[in-house]
Amino acid sequence: MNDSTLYKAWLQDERKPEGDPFDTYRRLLGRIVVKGEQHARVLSTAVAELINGLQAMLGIQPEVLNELPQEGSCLVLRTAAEPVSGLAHEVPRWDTGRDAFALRWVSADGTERMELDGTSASGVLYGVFRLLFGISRGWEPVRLVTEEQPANQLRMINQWDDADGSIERGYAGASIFYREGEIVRDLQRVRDYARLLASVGINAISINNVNVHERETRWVTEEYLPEVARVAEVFRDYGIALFLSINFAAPLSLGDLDTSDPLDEGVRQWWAEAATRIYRHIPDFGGFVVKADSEHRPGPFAYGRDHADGANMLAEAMAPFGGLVIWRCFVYNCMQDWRDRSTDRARAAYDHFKPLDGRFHDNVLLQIKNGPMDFQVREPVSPLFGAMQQTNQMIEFQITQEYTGQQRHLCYLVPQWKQVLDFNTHAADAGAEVKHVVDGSLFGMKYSGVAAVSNIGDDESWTGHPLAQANLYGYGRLTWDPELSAERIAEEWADLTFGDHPEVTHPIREMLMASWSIYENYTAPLGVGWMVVPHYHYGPDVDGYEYSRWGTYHFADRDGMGVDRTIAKGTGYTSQYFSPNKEMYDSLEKCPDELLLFFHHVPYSYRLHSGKTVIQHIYDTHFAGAEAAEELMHTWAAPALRDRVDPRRHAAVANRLAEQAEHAKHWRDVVNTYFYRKSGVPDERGRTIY
Ligand code: GCV
Repeated sequence: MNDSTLYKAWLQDERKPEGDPFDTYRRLLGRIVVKGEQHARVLSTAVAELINGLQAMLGIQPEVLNELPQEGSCLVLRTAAEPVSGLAHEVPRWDTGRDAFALRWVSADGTERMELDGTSASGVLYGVFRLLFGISRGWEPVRLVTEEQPANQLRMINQWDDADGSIERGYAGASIFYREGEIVRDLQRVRDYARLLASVGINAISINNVNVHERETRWVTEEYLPEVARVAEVFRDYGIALFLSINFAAPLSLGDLDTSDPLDEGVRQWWAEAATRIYRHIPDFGGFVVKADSEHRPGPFAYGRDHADGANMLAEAMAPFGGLVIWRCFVYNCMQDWRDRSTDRARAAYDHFKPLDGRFHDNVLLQIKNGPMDFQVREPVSPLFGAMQQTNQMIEFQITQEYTGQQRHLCYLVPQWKQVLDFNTHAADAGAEVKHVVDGSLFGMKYSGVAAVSNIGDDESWTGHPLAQANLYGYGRLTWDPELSAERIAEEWADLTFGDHPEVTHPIREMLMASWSIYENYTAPLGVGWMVVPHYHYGPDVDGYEYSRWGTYHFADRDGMGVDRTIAKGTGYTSQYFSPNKEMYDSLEKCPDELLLFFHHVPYSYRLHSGKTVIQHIYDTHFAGAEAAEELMHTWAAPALRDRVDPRRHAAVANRLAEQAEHAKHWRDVVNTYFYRKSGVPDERGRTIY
């Protein structure tokens, strides 16, 4: 498997031909001078990755030196603390907490040298991967010259893996971490995953589902910590801190106490001991991720306490060790009566957490989903961003395509994430975009960052759909630098994954860039969301959630549809935004078309800014979306592309695209027919609706 192009993802390390620029690299990189914390494992990883990459791509076996040679070319790797006499450049002085690196090319007096400086060993590791990426793409050395530091402090992945080996919302096989209730013995695949993650700058991971069941509750016990520590060791080598999702009721569930009340002295003591135990096994443990009082998970509400009481109790236990508590804000009433029009799930996170601003300890971060509902194909940005000005925050994205085609459909999510990060919350006069809330700069937060739910499993391609690898790659790159464009990320990924053949990578880039809008077109229209088969969330079921307890409704009747969330007549959700967003969303005229039905209930005859009526928009987008899905299949089948992609990868993608094209027609016909039957309004263009 290790040799398969599917498995190697964007780390193909393909052998490069003779000639430039590769011969220049062969000359330059034959000697590597390593300066830095000699025993730092991450630095050893960096050196090993470099040597392996150079061997594979250039066929050279570099010599490793401790001192700068008197003459001749070399590459110097060093961490900030290490002065190297004879070097022209100063080590960059960035925020050393941020794992920055600089790559330079020095050519003077007949000597050519590359220098890679990191503010930490992780910085060096990131620089090594950048150097290897450049070689892989056939870049000239001067093009590699760069100074970079990640925008975000925490760049995290959340696994939703369960001990039995299943993955909640996983679409790429079984867990690589667990099998039959135990952590797997052979961690090679976990190591390969750590490598993929580090290559795009990820520095934190939580390794179990936020829904913590009976078995995983035990991960914090003496019985299982040695096992968890084995996993931590693998990630440690790649500069990735390990976190665990915990069960808030663990003291009770494990039978140690008869309560898990956060204000109970015994409970506080229990968690303090748990923290001590964890750090004895994993001295650099990152912290806890907590889903509490959410979708039937236990939490502080059972004892009449609030989220701040709960989070702070854990934070106190973690504080002596520098550990963090990441407390999720996905809190809403999941037992709602659909007849009750006054309750609005979209309001819930803000209503619960905003009043608690300022009460959380400074090692607590709130983790907020990008939108107020649940990773729909289109949602507004959660109004909590910007609203909590005295609380550490991070954003949560979903790489796994729960509601966006489950890695059977192509849906490149980077453009969606970029829209969210670029959204101006207007919480301040300047610099108030979501990306500046989560990079900590807007309110000067001590901790901040980005997390996302992983899309990998034990499938040979990691992601089921080979093109869904672009989402994992893109997540890392965007989290490192939110200013990168979605096109550029798509291009980088396609080059690294399929080799630098424009006949292949150009159409792939176009397919990726078009895919989100294609998927949106044939699924739920105009921001209203849902309309998926309940529980599975794959395939159309327009009324699937309409009369359910989950708070996710479209309110379609014979006259119109959409959710009135305005201040005057609706649920008042729009009031949670700062002006002028509040007024924009509240006003029927100003509300952007793509979110119209999220915020307003309108007749089918309502005219959008596009000039179309809502009903005609539904018909047109569904026909166009299904057609475009079929087009994706043809693009992939074109000989120029087919003949250059290896047959296994080509077939794997072709199969998925065929399924998508067929399924898109099903979506089209179900949604169009539903609204035709409800409204009685025929399609202006007389196309077939059933
Ligand atoms: C892990 C959604 C998903 C659940 C998930 C939950 C969460 O409701 O469907 O599978 O649970 O979000 O984010 O906690």
